[in-house]
Amino acid sequence: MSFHTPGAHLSVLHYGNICTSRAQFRCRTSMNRVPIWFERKFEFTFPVEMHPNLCARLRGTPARLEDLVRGFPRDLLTRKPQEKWSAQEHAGHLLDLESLWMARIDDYVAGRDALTAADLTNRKTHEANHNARSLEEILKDFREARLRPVTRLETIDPALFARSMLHPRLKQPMRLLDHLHFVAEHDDHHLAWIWELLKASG
Ligand code: NI
Repeated sequence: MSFHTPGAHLSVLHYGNICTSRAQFRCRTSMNRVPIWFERKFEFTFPVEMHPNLCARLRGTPARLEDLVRGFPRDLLTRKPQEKWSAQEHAGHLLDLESLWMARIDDYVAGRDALTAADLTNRKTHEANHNARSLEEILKDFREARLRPVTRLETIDPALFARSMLHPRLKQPMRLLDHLHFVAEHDDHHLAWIWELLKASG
C-alpha cells in the first residue's frame, strides 16, 4: 500500500504519537526509550537572565510527579520489571537527590573549589526501600524538599547565577544557572521513566 493512500494516511494519524488525557497511558505507539542518564551530554548556551524560568521549572516538578502517578494502584507503582527500579522508587530517588542539589547551591554561594560529588552508585536509593513507604509520604516529602532550593534561590544575589564551577563527573564547567538546567533535566529523566513504566503496565 502506498503511503499516500488515504487509508495509510489515516492509520498514521491514528497510531501516531498523538495521545490524549488518560488514553496516553494506553497509547500503543513506540515511544523512544528513555536515554541513559550517564551518557547525556550537555551544552549550556542560554543567557543567565533565564534563571527565573529555570526556578519555575524546578518548582513545578512535584506537581508534575503527582499528576503522573495519581490514580495508579500500589502494585503497579511498586512493580520492579527485571528487578530495576519501580515507578515509586524513581519518585523516591528524586527525593534522595534533593540534599545533593542543596549542597551544590551552597558550593556556588560559598565559592568552593569543587562541586559536591554525587554517589554514582545511587546507594541511597538502593538502600531506602521506597517501595515499603507510602507513595503519599514520598510525594509530600519531595514537595517539601524541593521548596528549599527554590526558596533559597530566590534570596541569593542574582550575580551568583553566572558563577561557574567544575562538575565532578562531567569535568565540565557549569554556571549555577546551568546546574539548575542539569537538575531539571535529571527530574525529567526520572519522570520519563515513571511514565514509561506506568504506560507499559496499562
Ligand atoms: Ni538519577
